[in-house]
Amino acid sequence: MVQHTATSVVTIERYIIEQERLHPEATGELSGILYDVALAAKMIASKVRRAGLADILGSADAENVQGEIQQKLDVFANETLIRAMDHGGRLCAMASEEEPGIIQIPDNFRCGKYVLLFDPLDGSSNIDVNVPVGTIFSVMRKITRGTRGEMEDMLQPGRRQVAAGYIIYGSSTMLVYTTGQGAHGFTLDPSIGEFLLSHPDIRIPAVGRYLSVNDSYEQFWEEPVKALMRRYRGLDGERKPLNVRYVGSLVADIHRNLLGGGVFAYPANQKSPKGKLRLLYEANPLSFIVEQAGGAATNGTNRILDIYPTDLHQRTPLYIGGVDEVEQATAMLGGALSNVGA
Ligand code: P6P
Repeated sequence: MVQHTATSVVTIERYIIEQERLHPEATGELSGILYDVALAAKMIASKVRRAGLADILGSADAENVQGEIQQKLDVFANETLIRAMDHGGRLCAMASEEEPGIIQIPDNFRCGKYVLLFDPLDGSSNIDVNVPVGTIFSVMRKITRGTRGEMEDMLQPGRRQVAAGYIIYGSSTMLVYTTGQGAHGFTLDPSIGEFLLSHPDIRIPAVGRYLSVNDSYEQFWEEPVKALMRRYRGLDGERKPLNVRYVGSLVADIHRNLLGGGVFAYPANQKSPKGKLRLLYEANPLSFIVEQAGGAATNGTNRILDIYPTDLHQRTPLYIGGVDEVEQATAMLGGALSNVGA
């Protein structure tokens, strides 16, 4: 593997190829998936960047599977990812936060050996107020026989992911991904339309700086969660207080903590007894990335990547970030970080 520094001019395509060479058995299919996601990301970024200008703002009034009002950009991002990914011959099916069931590959296209799950535009309710939003994706190998993807291919524990990543449409557009060889960040240079390596081998700082939590739900939390948040804030004298930073846009909150250190928490509460965030295409990919950067992620009792899913859109509590902060969560919420098979 060529050793790059943040000043090397390396496109994401070249970096993907260099990483592929680490796996002599690689066929290039996974690399192709990552290329195509990067292309879709550029197309979505182009639209998001102009959201304030085009008439694309405002809700499309179409009810999506989540029962939320879809923003037109949600629809565009979802369709862009599907169209960019469905003909490459590397996927046997896809799943999206915006679609109730799995998305089959059209009959006229070849099926491949991977499945792709994604949240096409997370945090889209922030679009109209210019808060960063993001795309999150997860790739796993097909495990069922036959050509076409099945629900069983989607319902695998997160530790079976072969790749995961996110794109944050913020002050700059960044793509962060992992294939299990560390977490790497690329910044889009819009003048040339290339994602360039800007954050090689990201490591989450061991000493956390931030606590990201929406404490307007405090009255709905269980007592151990309230005690944990007091601990994070230094109110019980057991640790240095964390600074509270909460954007309310998952990718933005996770990205800041990945680079700055700390913990993001979306606990279960009486209104959302299983948590709000989605396991398969939000918690799993983000947990893979954070673990690859030296961090950890739990639902309070089990390592996120060890959870066996039962439903495509199932929700999970999420505590994700530096190992110390996540271990405090498992200690105070009665769990462990590696209950394999949970
Ligand atoms: P709350 C945005 O709607 C989202 O799905 C995530 O991006 C974000 O982390 C979370 O919900 C915010 O939820 O309940 O704090 O507004």
